[in-house]
This record gives sequence, C-alpha cells and structure tokens, in this order.
Amino acid sequence: MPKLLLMDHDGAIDDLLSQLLVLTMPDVQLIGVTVTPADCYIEPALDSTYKLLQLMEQEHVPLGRGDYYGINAFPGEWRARPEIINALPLLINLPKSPDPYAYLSAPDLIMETLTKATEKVSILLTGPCANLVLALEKAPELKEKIQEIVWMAGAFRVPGNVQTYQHDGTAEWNVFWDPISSQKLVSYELPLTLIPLDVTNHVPVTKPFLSALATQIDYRLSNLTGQFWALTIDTIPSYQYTYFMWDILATSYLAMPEHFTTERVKANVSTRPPNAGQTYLDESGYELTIATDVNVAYFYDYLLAQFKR
Ligand code: AGV
Ligand code: CA
Repeated sequence: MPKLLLMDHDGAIDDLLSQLLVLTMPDVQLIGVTVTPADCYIEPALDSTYKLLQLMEQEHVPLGRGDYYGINAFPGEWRARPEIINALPLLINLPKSPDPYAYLSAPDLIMETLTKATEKVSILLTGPCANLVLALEKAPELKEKIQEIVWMAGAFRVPGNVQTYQHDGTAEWNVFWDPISSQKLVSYELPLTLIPLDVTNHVPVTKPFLSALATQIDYRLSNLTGQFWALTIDTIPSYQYTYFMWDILATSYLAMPEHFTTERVKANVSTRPPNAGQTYLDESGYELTIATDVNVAYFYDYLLAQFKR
C-alpha cells in the first residue's frame, strides 16, 4: 500500500521540483496539495502546481489556496521568480488552473482530506507551516490522523538564512515567515521530522549535478527539471544566494530515510526579535527529530534516477 501524502508548498522553484519528485515516487499517493503564499505569489504558484499535476496526469489531485499571509514577508524578487516556470516550453501550453478563487482554502482542504482519509496521512511541508496549524487549531482531533510530518525548516547548529533588519541571522526563512505558527507546530509534539539548514547545507545545486542531468535530457522530466534548476544558479557561489536542494532534500526523505542521519532532540522556536524564528535546542523544549546528515552521493544519484522518465 502506498503511503498517503498531503503536501503544502510555497511555490518556489525547489518547491515545484519537490512536487514533481513526489509524483515520481511509486510508494507515495498524493491526496492533496495546498499552496502557501510565502516564497511566491499565489496565482502563478497555483498555475504551476496545476500544470505539474497535468504533466504527470494527476490533475484529479485537489488543490487548496493559502489565504493567510505570515508575519515576515519574503523578498518580492524571490516571490516573483517562479512566474518564469509557467512560460517554459513544456508547461506554457498546458491549461492554466481554473479560477484560483474557486479552490477551497488551504486549511479547509487539509481538514477535509484528513477527515476523509481511511488511514493515517503523512504531511510534507516545504514552506511555512501556517496552513497546517490553522487546520489543526480548528480541528485538533485531526492530529490523530497524522502519520508523520516532514518539514524543511530551521537551523540548529549552523547560521540561519534570514538577513534583514531587527534580526541576528539565526533563523531559517520558513520558520521566520510565521514564528508564532512555527512555535505552535513544534509545541504539539506530533511525529515531526525537520530537515534544517544543518543538513541542506550539504546539498547545493551544483554544476556537476546539472551537467549529469543534462546527459539525460531525452527524458522529459530531466529536460524540464534541468531548466528549473538552471534558473537557480545565476547567483552561485556567494553563500547568501547559493541555491540549495532545500525542499528536494526534505522530499527525498520520504523515499530514502535510511540514508539520513537523524537525532531525537528537545527544541523550541523563538517568536521575538532579535532572533524571531530561530529554532534552538532546549532541554525544557519539545521533542522532535532533526536530520543532521545525508549520504550526499546517494541523494544526487536518486534524483538522477527519478527524473529518468
Ligand atoms: O529557506 C529555504 C526555503 C526553502 O523552502 N526557501 C527556499 C526553499 O523553497 C527560502 C529561501 C532561502 N533562500 C532563498 C529562498 C533564496 N536565495 N531564494 C529563494 N528562496
Ligand atoms: Ca519552499
């Protein structure tokens, strides 16, 4: 039996790559996708989401629209970048999504999907966690329907990637966008695994990887993903702008958990300046699992294999 998966992403290029990766996994059945308007603008992100479902002949998968906007907005220039995706040759002629405002709101779709599920559901979050927290605040009994939550979030023993005013640089963006919701999610002590910068720092988008992917562009998904990734490397190698396989690494955890090193820790989330959104180890905090390392070569090979179709 494939595992049932709900995905919430926030429309950035690696979020869309993650959605594609999920759709290549034989042991995963995607039963809903919700989009958070964080590292994207919602309308083009819903279009991309729908187009990718079409491309993979999965357009029956229901979509939910995030209407809630977090506390700390992502930079506009990052949010605007994914618009290019919808104009790529393999996507431009696919139908746009129906009226984005006809979709259920994201928390409603999460509640509906969890309620209807006949077995426990895994949840993959590749953006902020507010939609899930809103759903669980409205319907706390649905926590019992959750098998596990995998979330690309946090920075524990490495610097964060938020560089802004009133901030000391310790936070990772998905947590910083809405520190309050993030703190709540951690406090529920659900089976939660974080894929933080501690491990994603090991997997930048590299030229050798793109070069290997390019040798297999006769496969449609290698061609398309090669174009997605090409859009991310203009700013290498400065750390601040290095594009990592953040969300794709979190997504691959669903398929290859045994190739990750994980640690059971107690942690909490700061909700105030100067370190709002910082995830920190804290003996009086909440129990959760963090990934600290991954078999890097195996991971890149896994991607090359999955996109050979
Ligand atoms: O902090 C990583 C998260 C991931 O979910 N996002 C990007 C990934 O989708 C925010 C982010 C950090 N640095 C970025 C980001 C950058 N240089 N460009 C776009 N987004
Ligand atoms: Ca993301």
